[in-house]
Amino acid sequence: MNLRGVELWRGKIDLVSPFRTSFGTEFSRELLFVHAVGESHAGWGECVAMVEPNYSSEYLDNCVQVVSRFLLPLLHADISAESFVSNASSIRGNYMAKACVETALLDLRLREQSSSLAKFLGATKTRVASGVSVGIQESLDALVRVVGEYLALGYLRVKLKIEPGLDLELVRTIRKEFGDELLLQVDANAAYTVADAEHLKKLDEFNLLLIEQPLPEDDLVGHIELAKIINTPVCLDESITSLETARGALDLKACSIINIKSGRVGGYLEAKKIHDLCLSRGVPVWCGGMLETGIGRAANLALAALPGFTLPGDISASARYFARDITTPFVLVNGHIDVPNTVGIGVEPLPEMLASFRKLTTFEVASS
Ligand code: OSB
Ligand code: MG
Repeated sequence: MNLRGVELWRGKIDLVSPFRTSFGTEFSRELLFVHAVGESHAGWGECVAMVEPNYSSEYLDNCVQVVSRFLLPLLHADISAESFVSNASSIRGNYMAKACVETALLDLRLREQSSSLAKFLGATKTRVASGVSVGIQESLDALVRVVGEYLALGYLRVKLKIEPGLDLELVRTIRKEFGDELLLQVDANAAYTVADAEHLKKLDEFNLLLIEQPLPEDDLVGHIELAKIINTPVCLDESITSLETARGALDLKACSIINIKSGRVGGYLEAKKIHDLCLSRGVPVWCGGMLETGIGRAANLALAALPGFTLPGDISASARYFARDITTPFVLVNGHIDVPNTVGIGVEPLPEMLASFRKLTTFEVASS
């Protein structure tokens, strides 16, 4: 690799509609990009951290700090993404900060080698089934309308955000309205405690694909107990931050399905390891999302094209999130989105969109 420098870019883009979860409401997406600049190519990585530390302890300004103070100084001209990840292991946690640097390095190297991220990761599909994550709405009528609109567009699976007090009724209504065939799952974003186990058991009758992250991130024991009580498969999102936490959660039967998000686990190399473990154990995985722009979505599509991703992921079309994406928009075709198959992640920010962003730093990389 011929890495010369790294730029950090900051931007903001409005969401087409507010996205309410048990941890808050997002009206727009604050953005941070890493641009790894080489001799004749350059790579991009999108940081998935949110503006406030509500989904996870990481947040965007903290990622700017961690990337610029601790991660960029680890780089040198011929560093590989693999050696970056290994050197960065001395920095604890900070998975989202690490992931965006890793992805920019991977994108740069794959472009230099004229290879695609999908091929590099071992993709076996050329398009992936698309699901949609539906935020908490102001009324049941609004929820029915919104879900109906997504289904009319062709989405193949619906995920409802739930929280205490807004759970059984939502699921019952959507099941009644759209039938038993609909692939339906729920995501609590850690809003319950294990004391709610009997309540959550009432979801069993609705034949959900899974319940995602019902309890706090660090309550593995709670998830083990809950999984014994309820029949709905427990899927972990926030709790899974590495190959080791994935293996532990599976060994201890805290979950039977995993949502893989590269940002949450420190990058695509780690994400692939978790995929490989789950594939070898017959554990289904699916690709989560963090309201990424086309940059992050492109890389997620490459990951979701791996053979173990047997459930539809939270990778929706650009139009589900933004009036104008920052890349050429991703579109839904018969409920699927095509996996980019050109070089690297396959996309770049459109110049006119980048023009509205701010360059924060240009970091010169030491020659090696
Ligand atoms: O918990 O999966 C989540 C968005 C932001 C933060 C956390 C989550 C989500 C989503 C949306 O559910 C997934 C997407 O469509 O990008
Ligand atoms: Mg989730």
